[in-house]
Amino acid sequence: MSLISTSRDEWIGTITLDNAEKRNALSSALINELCAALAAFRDDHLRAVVLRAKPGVTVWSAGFNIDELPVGHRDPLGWDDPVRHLVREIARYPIPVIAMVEGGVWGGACEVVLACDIIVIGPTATFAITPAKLSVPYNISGMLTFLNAAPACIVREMAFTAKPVNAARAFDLGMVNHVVPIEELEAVTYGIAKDIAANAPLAVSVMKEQLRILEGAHPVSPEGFERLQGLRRVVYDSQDYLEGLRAFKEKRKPVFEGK
Ligand code: KFV
Repeated sequence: MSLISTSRDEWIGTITLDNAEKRNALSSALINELCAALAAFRDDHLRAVVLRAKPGVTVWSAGFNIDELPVGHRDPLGWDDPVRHLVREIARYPIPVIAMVEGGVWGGACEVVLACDIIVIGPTATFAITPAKLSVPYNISGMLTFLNAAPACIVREMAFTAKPVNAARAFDLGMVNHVVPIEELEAVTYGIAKDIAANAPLAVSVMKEQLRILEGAHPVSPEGFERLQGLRRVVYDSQDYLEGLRAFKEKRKPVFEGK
């Protein structure tokens, strides 16, 4: 059974997350389907893609599929993890991707939405950066996605508290392009997609790539990189990391001890 559905209308493709049972958690199976859909739209030379969930969802996506996180002593969010693949795919994708969001956006899904080119949300949208709830060391390029999307003090608050930011605040902070009443969500989103599709696709594509490279222009020294990876390793080697995974499976609050 498919975990997403796709459709297209002239130059505009739509990918709809369609696994409400698991709250559209970003499993490798779902991400593989999503990447295949993006590849097909690219091959068909579409000009804008809308990434959305089904109308009325309370959870847009519950983030990384926690059941697929490795059980200890292995980087849970390394180069090859499914969310990293998807974020890279969206960032490098030659066509603008517009996230249309209602409901909760958690953890890795928050990064995926913030990696999209344009974000249009309804009033029920919320955004949470959740690694501290699980004792997961988020990865370095992922932290850069957050830093490029919100002021540093807001990223700190979101990452340290893991509390959701509501739609109005996300808009006030400049994290999203538009917050609109639910009945206008599609009209506004597809209006933007049509404006993009009416413009010169080569120019749009090159500007997208320019912005990606400029946003990523944060040199890190080899020593700095190794220090960050070493610090992350302490977290994923910890008992707290195992406790975070166990607590989620047992549907209880984790008890963290800082070791
Ligand atoms: N991974 C795997 N399964 C998940 C999941 C996730 N992230 N979120 C929900 N599910 C499963 C859940 O186990 C349950 O399965 C079903 O989806 C419905 O969830 O087999 P089951 O028991 O039916 P419920 O019953 O919890 O749904 P609901 O009461 O509507 O609550 C929704 C929500 C989103 C508030 C709750 O499911 C939740 O707190 N999920 C975890 C949210 C989260 O912490 N996400 C961050 C994941 S870690 C991450 O993204 C990263 C990379 N990171 O560093 O933080």
